[in-house]
Amino acid sequence: MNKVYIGLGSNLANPQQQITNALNALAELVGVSDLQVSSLYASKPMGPQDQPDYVNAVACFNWQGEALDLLDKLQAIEQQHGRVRKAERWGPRTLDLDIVLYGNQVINSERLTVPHYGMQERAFVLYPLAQLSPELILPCGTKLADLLTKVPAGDLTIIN
Ligand code: J1C
Repeated sequence: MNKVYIGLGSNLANPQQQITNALNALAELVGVSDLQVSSLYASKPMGPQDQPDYVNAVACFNWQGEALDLLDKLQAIEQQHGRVRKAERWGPRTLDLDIVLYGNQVINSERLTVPHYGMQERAFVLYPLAQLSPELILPCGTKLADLLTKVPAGDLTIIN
């Protein structure tokens, strides 16, 4: 059993509803227990600005299974919620589910990089993460609290 943190993001087709639906789908997965969810946060896009604002959240649960099985299930949820994989890098997105942390494991495989490659610079990951686990320490030994002092919250706003 591993304690995992998932980043959720959307900026298309009613983002808030996309996140809520995805959280419900996560709660129903076999292998998921003790689900906790941060607030929902709004922010301007990181990357190209000619796209709608994002809604992001972080969920945390105990996962009974393999890491790649979890990735399969997350990708199935993305697909069910109408994700269209576009060629455009950093373009708008209906629903993203990213594995931010997987227990204390470091994973570097073809399909999976954990801890998530962008988490240390992204306010929309760090602040919801801190809401769930303020004392968190990354597998590399870095304290989440130290990252928060380096990454300003910027325009990140709690929307519920
Ligand atoms: C592939 N992967 O990544 S999509 C997948 N490691 O097929 C996986 N830890 O095989 C592989 N978790 O661009 C490797 N997938 O939200 C992992 N994200 C892993 C999952 N601005 C993994 N404000 C490609 N908010 C995969 N998002 C990886 N700007 C990338 C989706 C799932 C997130 C964004 C705000 C945002 C953005 C950008 C445009 C940068 C944003 C936000 C993609 N999100």
